[in-house]
Amino acid sequence: MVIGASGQIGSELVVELRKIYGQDNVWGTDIKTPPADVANEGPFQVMDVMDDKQLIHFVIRHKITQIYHLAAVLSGNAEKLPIQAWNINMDSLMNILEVARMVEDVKKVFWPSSIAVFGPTTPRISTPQLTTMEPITVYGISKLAGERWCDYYYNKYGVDVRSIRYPGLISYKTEAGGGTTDYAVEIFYEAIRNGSYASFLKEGTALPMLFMPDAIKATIDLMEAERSRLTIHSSYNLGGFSTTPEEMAEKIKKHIPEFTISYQPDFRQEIAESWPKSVDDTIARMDWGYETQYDLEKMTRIMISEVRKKINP
Ligand code: AKB
Repeated sequence: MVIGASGQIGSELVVELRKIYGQDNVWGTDIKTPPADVANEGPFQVMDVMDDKQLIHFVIRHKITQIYHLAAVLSGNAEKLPIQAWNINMDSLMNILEVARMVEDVKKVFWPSSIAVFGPTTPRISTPQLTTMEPITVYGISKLAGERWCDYYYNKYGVDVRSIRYPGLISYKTEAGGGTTDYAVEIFYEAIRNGSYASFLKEGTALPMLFMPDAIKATIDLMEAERSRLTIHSSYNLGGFSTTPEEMAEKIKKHIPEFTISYQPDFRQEIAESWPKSVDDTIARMDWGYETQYDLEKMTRIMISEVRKKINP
């Protein structure tokens, strides 16, 4: 069962999981309308993860064995409505952890954390797995608290909950919404639509990024890994590649020579400056064989061609 199946990660994860487990065996759920393939090529249910009663009935009725809980309010949006974002991010996770604790059929849970768990006092280059964590955003605080709860449910109740600290995710199927790393997706749409992009992050703002196929593979690999190999029960650091708005613009110019970028930093600049520029993911590589296939150049080539097809079908 994938909660958040209409979102940026969920809409791609459902399709991959259905290839592995069979189309009829992967439920997508969301409060939003999903893309056509998620809705039509397997079971889909409109459901609000905040409704704990509906959730537990659904999980029991459909004999759910694995839950991927991807619904969340991202960093930028969470700053606009802090209390609502905190409630959504925390209550939904607690609903899932409780269901996993109570329902015997549920064997594994996946919950995404983020580089947002780090803050300005964290070393920003090659950020270690274990380090100072003083996030300055509501989203980051909720992810750090969530990590502690995941670790608690593992140690106290034996709930097999697995997690990744995602960097910025770049993809073309479903647009992200309300994150600080969203510029790295928007830039492609604007480059193709208008030949220019006004970045809400300044020149020189480096952040770790991951192309969606690598993120999906990592997520499934972690969930398929033997439990005994896993040494982290909070959330695994995951690196990807580190890039800046101007480096992305340079790569885009190779495909669209007239493309120009300008800079209009907003409140998300401060958030980005509190996050790592690059992340040390040695433990994920050692524990469950994490590796990536896409760098900035390869990702750019695919994004340009896929976003072009979307905009001019
Ligand atoms: C965001 O920018 O809020 C997310 C994240 C890094 O978790 N993409």
